[in-house]
Amino acid sequence: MTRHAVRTLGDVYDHPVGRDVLDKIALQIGVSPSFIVNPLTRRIPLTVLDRVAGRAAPGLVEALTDLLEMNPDRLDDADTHTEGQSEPPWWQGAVFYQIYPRSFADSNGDGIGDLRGIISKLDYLQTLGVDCLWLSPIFDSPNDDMGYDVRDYRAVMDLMGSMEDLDELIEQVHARDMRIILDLVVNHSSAEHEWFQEALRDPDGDKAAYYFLREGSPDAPPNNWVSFFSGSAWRWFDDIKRWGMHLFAPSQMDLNWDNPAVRREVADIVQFWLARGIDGFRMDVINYISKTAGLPNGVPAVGELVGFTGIERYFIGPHLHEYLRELRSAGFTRPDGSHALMVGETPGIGIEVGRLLTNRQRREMDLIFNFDVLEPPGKIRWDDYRYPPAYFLDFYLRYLRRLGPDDQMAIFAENHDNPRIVSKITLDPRWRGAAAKLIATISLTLPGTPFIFQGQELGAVNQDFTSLDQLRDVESLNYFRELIDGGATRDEAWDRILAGSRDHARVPMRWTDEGGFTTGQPWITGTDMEAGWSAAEQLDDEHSVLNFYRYLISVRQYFAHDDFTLLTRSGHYAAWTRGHYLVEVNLSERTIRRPLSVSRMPGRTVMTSLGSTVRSERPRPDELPPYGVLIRLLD
Ligand code: TEU
Ligand code: CA
Repeated sequence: MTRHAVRTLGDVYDHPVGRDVLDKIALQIGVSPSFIVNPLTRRIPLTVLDRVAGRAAPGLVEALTDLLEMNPDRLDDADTHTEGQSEPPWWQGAVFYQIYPRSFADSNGDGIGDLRGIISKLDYLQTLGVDCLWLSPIFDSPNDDMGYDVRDYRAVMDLMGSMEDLDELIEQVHARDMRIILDLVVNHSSAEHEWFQEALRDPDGDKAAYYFLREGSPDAPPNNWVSFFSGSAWRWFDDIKRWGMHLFAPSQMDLNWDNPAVRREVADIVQFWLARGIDGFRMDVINYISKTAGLPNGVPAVGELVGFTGIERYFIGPHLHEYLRELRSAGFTRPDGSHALMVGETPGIGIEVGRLLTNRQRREMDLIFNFDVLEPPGKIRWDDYRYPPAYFLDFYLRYLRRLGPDDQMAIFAENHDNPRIVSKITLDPRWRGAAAKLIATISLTLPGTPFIFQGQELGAVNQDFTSLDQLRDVESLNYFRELIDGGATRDEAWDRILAGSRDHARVPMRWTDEGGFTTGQPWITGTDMEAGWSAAEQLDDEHSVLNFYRYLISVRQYFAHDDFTLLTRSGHYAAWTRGHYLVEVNLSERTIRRPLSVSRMPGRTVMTSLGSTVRSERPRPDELPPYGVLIRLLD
């Protein structure tokens, strides 16, 4: 790998990591990247920048230079070896559906969703038309972080059911010509995992080397890194006089991927599940697995900028690409030489590094989630603001322009870690369906691989939680306490939790108007019981969000993967074609005129989302109502 010296601002921008960092900074301060990097500024030496920025943000420029020099990979270095120009992989045109099993369907009345509950809903999923299911964690876990803290990677969580139930689920999914991937959480294990228990029994033994255990004194953690779930990223274990690293909850102990034994264990776990018929994995925070040698302190200025001190020391670590390539060949390769799907959850990763991680020539992963789409510039999940749908469209249009022939892009608006996109866009119940259909249209008609989160196809909204005891998520509960400890009033703290809590997405699916999730007491209660929004009611309503999703998923079969033409994007309006289908959207909450250049193109209307279904309220033919969608089949 050729190493590229990083001396000027131009060198930074020519570096994939540097490009992403500068693009993010430009986005956050609301300027075009060319405002920061242009023929004039490219030549500015970083030493000058360090003197200028040094006072306000000491160490920032040095941290950036370190990060770039720690990551020498470039796309143009991609070796010419290909995995064979076989036909496109099965997942390229697939529609993925994320199930949060705990809240999907409960088959035994204990109030917790389970595998047999999922089996009972496979006909619904087949009717919806999705191709591949992604199940959030179902392995044995104490559930401190709802399964994202694994105690045994080869056992099904009792609450979810048995290995026989899982075998039957896999068989029934495949019988319907669908596929199934699981969620693999191997940046960390539960502190209750046998590996960690053995480490506690023998802090100098080989299992202790599976983790980041450091000797020290209880009043001084090894570095200043913070956890994503509040507080320090280190937990003191007095019995063994050692600190243990946990980037997430104190019971989620980071695994030391620099240890080849850990990498072998993960490859074996993947092979174990591939042998049982699993089609791949979504890899939890997989870009965090390689930590900078010596675990150096994070630069405080970076911590202030990003919100998590230390993140620059591990969000793209020195061996990330090497470990992923090794895992792909040792774990994700089947005996017949085919590869199982590897989808990376990669918080903080931008477009260029995303390309490094998923470019087909590099044989690392297949798809990644780029989370920059979830919050527009200057906003974070905890801010109470309205999300502009134009940002969602423009983010993916910009992403598409950056992709090469060997790149691919995942498109998503929701998951189990984020509030509902409809409620981020509008709180006006009049536009709930229209906003949901607008996001569906962008997600399902732009080139890319769409991921739908359970309930998104129903136009699910946030919950009007009224008190902390209705919440279950460790992140929300810790953050509330952190805010109070930081001097916020209970109302101020509650407003932030209500805006960003992951529990909005984790309340039970609404199968029937009175619920239908369980015959018992659900482990978490939802508050949205608005009539007409359950799956059963929507299946019978031709204008429902659900049937809109079904229609869009069904027409995707007529789209050639890379056949996409953006006809126009101006103001609140955009129009594009996929094959003979012409899509027009109104990205605003106002009625807008359709440009003649598009409206006069000959064709017949095949699908609309024109707000009200009351004829008198219908817009004029040359208009689009708030969040309106018009899809025509061109002559
Ligand atoms: O999420 C990691 C992640 O990016 C989010 O948790 C984010 O860091 C956090 O919400 C702050 O914005 C994955 C899983 O999706 C999440 O459910 C787990 O809690 C987490 O990893 C730890 O395994
Ligand atoms: Ca159950």
